[in-house]
Amino acid sequence: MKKEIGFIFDLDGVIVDTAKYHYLAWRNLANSLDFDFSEEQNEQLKGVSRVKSLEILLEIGKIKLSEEKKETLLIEKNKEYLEYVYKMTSDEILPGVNQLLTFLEINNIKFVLGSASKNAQLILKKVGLLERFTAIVDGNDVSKAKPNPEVFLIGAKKLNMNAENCVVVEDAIAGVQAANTANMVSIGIGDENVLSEADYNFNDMAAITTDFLKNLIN
Ligand code: B16
Ligand code: MG
Repeated sequence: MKKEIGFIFDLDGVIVDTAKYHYLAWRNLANSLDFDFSEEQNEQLKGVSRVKSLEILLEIGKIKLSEEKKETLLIEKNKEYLEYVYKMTSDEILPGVNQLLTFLEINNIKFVLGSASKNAQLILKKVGLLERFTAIVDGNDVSKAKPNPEVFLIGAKKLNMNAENCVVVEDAIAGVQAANTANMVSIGIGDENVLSEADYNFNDMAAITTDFLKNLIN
């Protein structure tokens, strides 16, 4: 018999790679404050909220700023980031995503988004995926960032499902931890040594096989 399950997808690093655009905008901001910011350091910002990202960046640059100045910088950073987002098309959907969503649709398995981004709706619209999601839960809906499970618990409500019937797909350690704390099944996308706390690991979305999905629902 088929189990009733639902999926909750993270956005950046799972559906699309917006990290590269976040990086360009954060690096510009760092440079404007006279320090450099490497791609390696950018790893620390993945899955982290916008406000927390700025705090980490300023720590790296050893810079202290007033709350007012931080607000201005956050607005500037987002403005630059959105310039990249506006140019996004369906070509930027990561390999394997469309196939996975189609499998879920054919099998009547609902899916929602569970992302830290406040730009999630716009990004999904730009790549043509917005209408396929049952609901979007994003940075505008939560007061506590991952690893707090709030975003996924709201996702479960939107799916009308108990937490243990929800499967979370995540690329960030904080996201995997949030899923585990919520008592959900966690799938880590990326380096399995980094995401070792996940219940299942795949290098990328294209590596998730139909057999694996069938096993999950049967
Ligand atoms: P925004 P996810 C996260 O998306 C990104 O990984 C993270 O780098 C970013 O700071 C955060 O969204 C907030 O994004 O500035 O658009 O509100 O991985 O949770 O989908
Ligand atoms: Mg992510």
